[in-house]
Amino acid sequence: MAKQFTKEDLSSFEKEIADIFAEGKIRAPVHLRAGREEQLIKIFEDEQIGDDDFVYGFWDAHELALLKGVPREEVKQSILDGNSIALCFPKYNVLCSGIVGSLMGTAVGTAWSLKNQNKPGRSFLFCGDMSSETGVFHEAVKYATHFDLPVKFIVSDNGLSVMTDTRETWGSSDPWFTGTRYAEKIIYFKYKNAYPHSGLGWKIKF
Ligand SMILES: Cc1ncc(C[n+]2csc(CCOP(=O)(O)OP(=O)(O)O)c2C)c(N)n1
Repeated sequence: MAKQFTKEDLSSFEKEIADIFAEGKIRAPVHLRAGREEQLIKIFEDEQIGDDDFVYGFWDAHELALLKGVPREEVKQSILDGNSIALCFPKYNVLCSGIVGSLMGTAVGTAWSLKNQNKPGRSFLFCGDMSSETGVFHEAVKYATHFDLPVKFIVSDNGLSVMTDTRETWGSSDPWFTGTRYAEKIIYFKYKNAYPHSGLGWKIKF
């Protein structure tokens, strides 16, 4: 994290994007998040996520790109260009995808490679609660744990998968990894998203 971020820095960025989106000027999906700024800032600070590290995210990665050090105007321009759902800034080691479950193996593969080539840097994969219940997430955490790879999985739990209740879906009040040895590789927190899953809640939801 190149500069010190405040909650206001992140929330005002999302608000600016929300306003532009509301004017119909972004002709692509946009996923906005509010309510987890302090947790994300703390994680980047605690983990000292820096230039050598890789950040993997999904459709909701505006805050992650900013925290990783991508300049504000670069993030904004990419969103205006229609890339919000899969922001990628290879120069800053920020790589995202709009496909659920698609980057868990990539994050682990990066960690494997860094470790075995004795290179500095770690992988950090940020995903939602439903993504963390997928089989591929479980496999990735299992592999990373058994081979002690430099990767952490950060789960931002808003309780929902679009509009579906994650805990009700899996019949458990806790994530699968709670109380297991795999929890060591995972940073988990709950939040309530002040925005709808995607867009501003009108037209379509997906
Ligand atoms: C393979 C695949 N299936 C379905 C979708 C549609 N989809 C987009 S986000 C999402 C919900 C994921 O929930 P969660 O991981 O909890 O993310 P969050 O609520 O934090 O956005 C779904 C089902 C998708 N992008 N990719």
